[in-house]
Amino acid sequence: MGHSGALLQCQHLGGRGIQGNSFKVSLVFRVQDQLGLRRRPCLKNMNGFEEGVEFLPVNNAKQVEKRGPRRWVVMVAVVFSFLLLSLMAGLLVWHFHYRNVRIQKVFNGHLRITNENFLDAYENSTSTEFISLASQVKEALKLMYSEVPVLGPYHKKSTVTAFSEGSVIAYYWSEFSIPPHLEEEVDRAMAVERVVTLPPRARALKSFVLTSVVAFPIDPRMLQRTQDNSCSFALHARGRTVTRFTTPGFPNSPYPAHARCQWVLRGDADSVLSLTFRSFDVAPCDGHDSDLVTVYDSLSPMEPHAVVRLCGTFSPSYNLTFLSSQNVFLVTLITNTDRRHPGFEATFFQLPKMSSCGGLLSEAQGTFSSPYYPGHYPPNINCTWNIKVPNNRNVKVRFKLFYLVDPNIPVGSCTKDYVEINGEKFCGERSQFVVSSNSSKITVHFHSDHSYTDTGFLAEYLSYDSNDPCPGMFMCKTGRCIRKDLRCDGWADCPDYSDERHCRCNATHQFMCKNQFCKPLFWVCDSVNDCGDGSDEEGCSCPAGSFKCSNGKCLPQSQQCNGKDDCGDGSDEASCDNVNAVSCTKYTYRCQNGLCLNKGNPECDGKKDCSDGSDEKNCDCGLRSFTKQARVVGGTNADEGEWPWQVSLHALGQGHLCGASLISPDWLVSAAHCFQDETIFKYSDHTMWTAFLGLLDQSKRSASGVQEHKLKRIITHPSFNDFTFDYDIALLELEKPAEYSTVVRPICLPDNTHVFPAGKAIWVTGWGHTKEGGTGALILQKGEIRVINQTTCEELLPQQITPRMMCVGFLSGGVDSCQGDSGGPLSSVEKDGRIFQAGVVSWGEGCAQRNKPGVYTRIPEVRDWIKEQTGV
Ligand code: 4AZ
Repeated sequence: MGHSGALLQCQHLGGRGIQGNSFKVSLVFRVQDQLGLRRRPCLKNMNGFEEGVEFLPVNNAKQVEKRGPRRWVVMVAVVFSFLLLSLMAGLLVWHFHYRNVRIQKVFNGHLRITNENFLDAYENSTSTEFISLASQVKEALKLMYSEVPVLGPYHKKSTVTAFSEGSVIAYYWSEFSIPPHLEEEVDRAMAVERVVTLPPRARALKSFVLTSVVAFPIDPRMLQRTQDNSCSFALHARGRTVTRFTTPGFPNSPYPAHARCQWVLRGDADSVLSLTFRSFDVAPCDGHDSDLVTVYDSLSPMEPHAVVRLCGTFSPSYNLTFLSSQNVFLVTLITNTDRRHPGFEATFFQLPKMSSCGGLLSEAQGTFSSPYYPGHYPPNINCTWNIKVPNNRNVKVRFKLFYLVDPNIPVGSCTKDYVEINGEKFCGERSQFVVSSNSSKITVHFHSDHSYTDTGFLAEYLSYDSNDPCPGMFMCKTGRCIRKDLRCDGWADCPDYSDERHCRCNATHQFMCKNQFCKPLFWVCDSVNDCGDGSDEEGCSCPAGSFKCSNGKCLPQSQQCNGKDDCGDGSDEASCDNVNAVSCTKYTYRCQNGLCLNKGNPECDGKKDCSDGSDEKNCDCGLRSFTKQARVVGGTNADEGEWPWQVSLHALGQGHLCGASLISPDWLVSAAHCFQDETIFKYSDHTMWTAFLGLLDQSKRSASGVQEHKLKRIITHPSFNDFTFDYDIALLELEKPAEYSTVVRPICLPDNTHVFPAGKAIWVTGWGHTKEGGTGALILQKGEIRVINQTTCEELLPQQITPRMMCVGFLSGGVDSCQGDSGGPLSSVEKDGRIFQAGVVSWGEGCAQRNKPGVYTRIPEVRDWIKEQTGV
């Protein structure tokens, strides 16, 4: 027997209790282990003699008896009994409390009662008709769950929340108390859409035929919903009238904090609803606990029927119109924060349900769009367009605007909403594209599933001669026709680059990239990857272990971010992440306390880099009021409040002449050349000018929100040269300070060390000419352009570029500023999303021409002068 016999002996002595020795023993030992006691001392203490311990048989009761129960033995027995009892109690608590633990789950669902007709009284949850039908539905649900083994035993109760037409749809929630290990199985069982045949014993109850019975776990935040109805509203659209509703207190006081609000919207049978948020301003979307407005295509807040989830602030021109698939919508507002925002104002109306969508299109050309475009198409819809052009012609479809975005699916996987043509599915957000057929027929199919909708598409179909699809032009592989001279010119004009493939490069002025593209020779080694595969920048780089400066110089890596301008252009100190106080140079940011940093562009980036925090002071600038801007629709019209620092300068009797930017309540920045006197007009006279702030449309200068200001004085830069346009900058003081609003806000000014690197995308805005020699725009225009390397800039415009000037644009032309944009800002989105003014529109050779980018005054170069003059 040996040692194991001795172990059992010790255990035996300690055990008195419930389930037999071996079980007791193991528990005791567990306790001993937990108490830090070891087994051998237990043996020693109990027997006193090692020899008596080692080989004592278990059933040798006589020997044990002979020794007699000494006092310490009794004590040990008492202690052991106490431990055992505590353990048993613990075990019981564990057994009843934890082993029996259940999770409470609530499911939201709907079901259709096909053999019932909808009564108006069903809209009122206190009517006897509602109560009677609801109790029958509850009973039917109970019976239905009792037939499913994984549901029946755990079902607690169900509550019917609403009914709607079709025949009768009942919306309910069902509560379950389920063991945790069954949670997934229960979720699955509930989400199965089923047709229910009630068990025979239910027939007596009511001959219900239930279809589409389906339910989903409720959003946990809705669970916190209190039973009070203080923020619960029911609205029914009447006739053709538009019904308005708002969040409580809108617009004068913020919506309630930590609230659960809901609006049940209904229309008549066979109608659908069109819902529009006219004004939307709730707390910004930040993480899981932000305030949230959800629109459901149902009367139950079921996630798979959510049409949209909204938070943040939307600009008034953002399209927030949604269509329902039935005659109901449920809008919920869940607020988890104490932030003070006005909420929303919305309207809705009913319109007849579309009998079908799609159809036969048989003209030579025409247009079609997703249902209710540009409103959000309804969920759960299928449309098919059969397009047939004359027999001897082929057909192509051009999608001019295309938005089928579902936030919950990976980009490119068209598993939810899509357009299908020639067996290929298209979804997401796409710029203009063409799909052609090599016959006279094409079929376009559009599908939207039951959740998340978007604004859809606008398309045109055209017929073309199959032998000559692009008469007098080059046809891209995508079907687009472009001018013949754009082929092999170094710039991609076809969206698929097919105009730049299979080209023979002109050796005297072109470089052949590894990917076979031809690019202008002077783009080689200019620090911009023009080929796309980097081959134009290969062999220009510095040896391994060294750093390449923006001016091409190579430095040992150790000299990067050492606080000294070793490149000579500051580029080795421009993007250092480790912030160290270093000796001050022309390229290091100087904190208010005089210490300098080796981090590039540290001002207002959301991180306190200076020990005195001065880099994050005076940062109330460069932010828009609206977190959501409308998508660019077609052209490049700006959106309301998108560029709230943009100013329009009108000269007396001449209308808009120049742009400017707001940098503080009292000061504007513009271009000096706008204020040069001419024989017939004294442009330098501040009384001749009026500044319009918060303006979008030149024809609506008296619209609400627009501020009209006279000028107190004009300060042009003393070094402005009206021949070279060097130092083309002016400061304009307003007679009365501007009032900041959603459409009037200042832009941030960069520090004098701020670097806007070559290749950076920057926005230019203005009401200038939309074509060289054309006319000014009524609606503020915006265009995205890129900073061009200074050496390239000097080569393109020889002898004309000074260190105060910067080329920004595309060498391929196309997007540029033009006459009338002068004085306006270049807006650069920097770290933390803040917008800084990189430049002022100054001059250019023509507008949007190839190799002739626009020229802008560099703000960092004149930053100290601005501070001197204005204090800003
Ligand atoms: C102008 O005349 C002007 N393409 C402004 C910018 C540019 C050209 C002309 C740049 O105000």
